[in-house]
Amino acid sequence: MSHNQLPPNQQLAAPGKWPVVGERRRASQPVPWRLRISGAVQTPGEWTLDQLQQLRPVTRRVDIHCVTRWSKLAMPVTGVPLARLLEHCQPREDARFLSFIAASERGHTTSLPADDIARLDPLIVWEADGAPLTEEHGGPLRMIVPGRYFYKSVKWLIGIELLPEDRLGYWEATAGYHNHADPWREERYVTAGVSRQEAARRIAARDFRGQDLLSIDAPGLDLAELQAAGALLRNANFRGCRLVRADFAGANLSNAHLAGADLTAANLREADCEGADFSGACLREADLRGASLFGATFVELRDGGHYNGAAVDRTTLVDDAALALLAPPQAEYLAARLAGAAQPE
Ligand SMILES: Nc1nc2c(c(=O)[nH]1)N[C@H]1C(S)=C(S)[C@@H](COP(=O)(O)O)O[C@H]1N2
Ligand SMILES: [Mo]
Repeated sequence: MSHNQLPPNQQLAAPGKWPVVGERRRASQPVPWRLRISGAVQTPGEWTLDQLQQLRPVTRRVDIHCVTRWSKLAMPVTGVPLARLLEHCQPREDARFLSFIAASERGHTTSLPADDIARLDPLIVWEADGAPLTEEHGGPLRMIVPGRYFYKSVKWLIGIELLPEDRLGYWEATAGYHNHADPWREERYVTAGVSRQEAARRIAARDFRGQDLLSIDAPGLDLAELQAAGALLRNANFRGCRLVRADFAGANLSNAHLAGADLTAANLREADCEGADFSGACLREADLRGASLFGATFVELRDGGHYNGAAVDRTTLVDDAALALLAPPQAEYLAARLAGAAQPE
């Protein structure tokens, strides 16, 4: 896909801002940094960072699209194409998947089908935006996989293993993230974690505390005073729900659909609301202190106009730090309402 285009339901991150997502620190590694390619290959390979940097580096502009709805377009990165290293290793016939391994405490991984390498042309990079990668962004060495949500781009790359069968990555296995991850098709999540019957039972009880209800589908319901502290509600559909005084403290509401919901006096403290849609929701007296709001939507921007703005006023509690990380039009909208500006028509 060409540059300067946003896939569906993505927003540009604030200019010059590059949010840190997921792990922030690498696990300690022997010096010098090494990358190993192993598994279903004729010739396993090993390169130090120095050796990689001698391999005719390329600089390219890439678009990155995080599953939590922020994008950064045409970021310059420098590295070597993975395809070049694979040529050297000569993958075997049965090498149908690649598992990318990070130097991290949890041994973070992600994977791609081998057929996607030629199509996507991933890069192994050590520089971005004209400077060496910082540790929090995956330095000294990370993957950049254009054309897939950014969770397919591992930070602190130390190994690539070629495999006959897929090995599901960390987020794909634990967060319900889609294994194909094409942002142009909005492949963010696999479908619901619980059956319809089970979901109905939990909705009737109004008690979601600490439960994993990925992608639960509950639009238009009266869920006033719902108890959902610490619940895992990624991609949940609460469009148009009555959620007055609901308790979502510490819950994971990333990419949750809350458009038009009544969240008056709801507790969203320390909730992960990355990529959540609050357009047209009522957030009067709602408490979002400590909540993470990267990529969240409070107003829809179409054809140069503002539509379905959330009802936010001086009684809504939001940290300045969270505002600073929103896409600029969202931050402006929110800041004006929090300061007491009237709701636009
Ligand atoms: N080792 C490691 N790599 C990772 C992650 C992680 O948690 N650990 N998170 C992924 C996700 S979800 C995203 S969006 C990007 C974030 O990269 P950034 O922090 O440089 O923006 O890294 C990806 N690679
Ligand atoms: Mo992500």
